[in-house]
Amino acid sequence: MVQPERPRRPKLIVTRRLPALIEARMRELFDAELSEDDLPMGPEALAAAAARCDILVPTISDHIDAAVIESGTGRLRLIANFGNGVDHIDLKAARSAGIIVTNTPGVLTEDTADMTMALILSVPRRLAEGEKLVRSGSWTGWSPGFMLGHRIGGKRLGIIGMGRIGQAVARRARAFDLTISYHNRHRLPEVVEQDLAARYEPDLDTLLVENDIISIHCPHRPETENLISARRLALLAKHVYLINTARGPIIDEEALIDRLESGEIAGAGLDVFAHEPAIDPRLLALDNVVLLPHMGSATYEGRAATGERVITNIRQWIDGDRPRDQVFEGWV
Ligand code: 8YV
Repeated sequence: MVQPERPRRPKLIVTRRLPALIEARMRELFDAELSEDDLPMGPEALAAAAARCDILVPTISDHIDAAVIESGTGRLRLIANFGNGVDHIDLKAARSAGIIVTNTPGVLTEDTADMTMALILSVPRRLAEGEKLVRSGSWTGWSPGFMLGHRIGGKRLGIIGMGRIGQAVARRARAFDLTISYHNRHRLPEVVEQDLAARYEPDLDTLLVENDIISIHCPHRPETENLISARRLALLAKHVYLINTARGPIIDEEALIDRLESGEIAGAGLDVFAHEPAIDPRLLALDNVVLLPHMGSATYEGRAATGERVITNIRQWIDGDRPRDQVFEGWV
């Protein structure tokens, strides 16, 4: 099929406010329509935007479903996502419509791993509870048995999904004297395993049974939806902490809350939720959880790097090349 010429100055619609320098550069390079109000676009607004641009730059807060893709078919050529995860984009519909999708891998790895490590430390050491107590003004003073948590060093960390972020977490976890095992679709090369001091566990159930802290770093795809199901949650021992900085729907959230409420699992650190930004009120009532508002990659540096990566992908596309971060179904 002969592809139409790629416009030198394509019409671009950005759905949310991006760092000022990124917006300025986009205005220079492209016919860019930027977000004024920074509000998530609803289905109609997204469909209308898709119909009148060559390139759409969405974020995780935009649901690019088959209907949006259909509206864009004919004009829309590239969806240059601002962010790594692409579970909010119907990749199959995009492929059928001949629309290329790109993401921004690598630029938010270290920030997300830092936040994961912060949760790994916060939950067993009761950081949020302690902070809340001080702020409430009801702290009455130190005592030997006060605010006891659990030691991190010497525990076993099980990582689910050993891509860039999983590996960055493993590097940090080593420094905290955690023993690391991981489950992944593919085993890593031996030299990488040695470097990370991480042992491959081919059976996910075994990984869940054999570890003290579980951290999730796989992408959200149809195969990983509810991966940590009620049955699998029941494999976790009472002393286990579960950390999720990947995507909410990977865990059966209802079942997790049941287990947290009944004390059948020790605690959870969650930066992502099943129905963001809505939070199940039962979670808010629990003391053994640390809840964050999807801020794992939220750094000034990371957002700037993400924007630059979006621009690189677009420029490569304009030049007729395959953008470096083109996403293929089944790869992510
Ligand atoms: C980003 C994320 O903040 O990149 C991702 O997949 O989950 C987040 O950390 C968000 O995607 C920006 O669109």
